[in-house]
Amino acid sequence: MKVQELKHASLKKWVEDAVSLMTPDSVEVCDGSKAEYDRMIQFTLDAGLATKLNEKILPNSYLFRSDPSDVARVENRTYIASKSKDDAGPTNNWIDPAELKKNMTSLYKGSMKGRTMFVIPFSMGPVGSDIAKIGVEITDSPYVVANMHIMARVGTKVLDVLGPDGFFVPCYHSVGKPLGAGEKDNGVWPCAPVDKKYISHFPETREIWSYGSGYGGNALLGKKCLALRIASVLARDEGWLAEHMLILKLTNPQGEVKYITGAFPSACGKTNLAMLIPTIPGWKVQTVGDDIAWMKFKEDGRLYAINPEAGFFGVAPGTNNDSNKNAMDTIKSNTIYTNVALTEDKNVWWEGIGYDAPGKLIDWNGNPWVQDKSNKDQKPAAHPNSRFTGPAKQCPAIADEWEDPKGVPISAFLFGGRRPKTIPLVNQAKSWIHGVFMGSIVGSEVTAAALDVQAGTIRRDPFAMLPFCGYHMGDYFKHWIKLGQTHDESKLPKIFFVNWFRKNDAGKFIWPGYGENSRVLAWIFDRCDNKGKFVDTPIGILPTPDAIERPAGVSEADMKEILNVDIEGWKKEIADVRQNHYPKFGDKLPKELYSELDAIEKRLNA
Ligand code: GTP
Ligand code: SPV
Ligand code: MN
Repeated sequence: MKVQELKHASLKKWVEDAVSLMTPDSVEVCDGSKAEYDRMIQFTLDAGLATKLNEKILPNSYLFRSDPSDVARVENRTYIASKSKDDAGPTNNWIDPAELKKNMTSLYKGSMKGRTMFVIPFSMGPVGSDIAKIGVEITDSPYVVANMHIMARVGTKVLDVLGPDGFFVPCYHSVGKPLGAGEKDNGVWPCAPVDKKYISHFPETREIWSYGSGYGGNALLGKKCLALRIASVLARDEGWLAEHMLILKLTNPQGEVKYITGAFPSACGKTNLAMLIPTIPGWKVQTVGDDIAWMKFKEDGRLYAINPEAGFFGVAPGTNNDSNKNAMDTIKSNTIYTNVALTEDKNVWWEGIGYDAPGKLIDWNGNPWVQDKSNKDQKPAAHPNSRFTGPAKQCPAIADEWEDPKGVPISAFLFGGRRPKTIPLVNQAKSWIHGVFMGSIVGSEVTAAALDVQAGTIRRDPFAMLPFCGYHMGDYFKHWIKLGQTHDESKLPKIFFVNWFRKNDAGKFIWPGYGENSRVLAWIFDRCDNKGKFVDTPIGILPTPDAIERPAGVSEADMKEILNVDIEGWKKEIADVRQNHYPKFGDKLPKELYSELDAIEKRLNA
């Protein structure tokens, strides 16, 4: 489709303005067809940016290697450019929107020279659903177009719903590497140097401007940029929730169903939990979403969630047939792999795929690599944040209702992170406000999902939303508290804190995790109906040591340890929250959370 054929006047004008600014060689409005997807892939194959994988093993699947500087989100180049700095809050980077636009406009000037501009109409949420939101991304990256085909609903059908004057979120994206006459990418993933990258959000005008990165959350603008940073602002204004949460359907042996969402920081187990295969007989887990949940209240007073995405952009390392068979089966075909290693027979390999690296590999940097198990310091063959992009509908565990525009009613919220000590396996909040308190203090050992935070240290990541909230986190906490004050608490989801990542003194995980987490889900299921064995403790409601059946390899002492209330550890935790965490939010930290802090401290000291 040609730009001239666009029926939406302000969309057409917006695209024409972008064309004059970025001066691409040609412009294409994406239709979302299979032929278009194939053309994108062919284009990247011709430019030496992609490798076709073995058609027999991984049909219609491709490997991309990024520039070594462009392998994850860049939080220190991500901006919330609200009119007032105070609205962005102390945990977001801020630049005055007028200044930022001026600066970025000069970067966008001529940035698509030598390239094609693609205009991607996309819907986050089922096309036409009243919860869905439409965005239009302009990009010069065929890799982005192909990924958007999998991750969102794209093309003509979205334009049809948008009509002549519908609302859309305008999203600019350019890799920031114009090509001179006759110049080609020649096998090098195009991007701009780090200090030229900008992932910018303008909350008041609902706009996204991204420049200089081709990677995941920086470039697939429907995902973190629209579905979380911009949507969180809409949700605040309109009384709903846009969260960094998986959504799962849990069925007990009696056939009763509950839907549960979970917020864990990046690379802390959402995809795995969403696709879990229970180890306890009779229980079933099915997937509704693995990364983002949009939730609204319905007339019955309950909160309903939809997954705004259509695919999974999942962490490859650690994914194998034991840890996540459903993910492995999802990504057997029609999948894009980014920064994994390549085998001689054009298969993929990564650390934790479940078997040794066969023969001579090509690592994620494109260099020869042979596994050397005697060398503990060997650089990984796959980047720790290497990813697969696979269609959700290919997941064997996908729930029938995953695209239901009404959404699914939520019974429980889980919060969690990687905490080697102190935080027990599971802990139920005593009330909504106690649960909000738990969400506000989520912390995790840092992972590889973002470039510029030091791996291994513990970072507080409230509600797993710290990198994804489009406004002041203090106001975000207030929004959560207000939902409890303005709705019938008995109909709100119950809140739980989980931690699959407790380690012993030898540094080994005590809890086997993955499918065995179903044992914890079963206890949570029962607690939603006020059943199950529990003890009321100073930190919350915990299972009795015999309430959760022990998996193989977990001794009675282990179980006691991970369900213990570590009074001294918690006193330190509380002190850290009081001294280092809460003060960051200044006056905007709701007083209700300080009251919770006082209350838990008092209980710990009693
Ligand atoms: P994002 O896509 O970055 O938001 O990540 P995510 O929260 O979906 O994390 P994911 O499920 O992809 O897991 C990240 C890593 O944690 C993988 O290497 C997993 O193997 C590992 N992991 C997931 N669940 C568990 C668990 O229960 N126990 C342990 N020990 N590791 C886990
Ligand atoms: C995350 O980092 O939480 C992800 C990957 O899910 S990205 O799309 O890059 O945000
Ligand atoms: Mn995520």
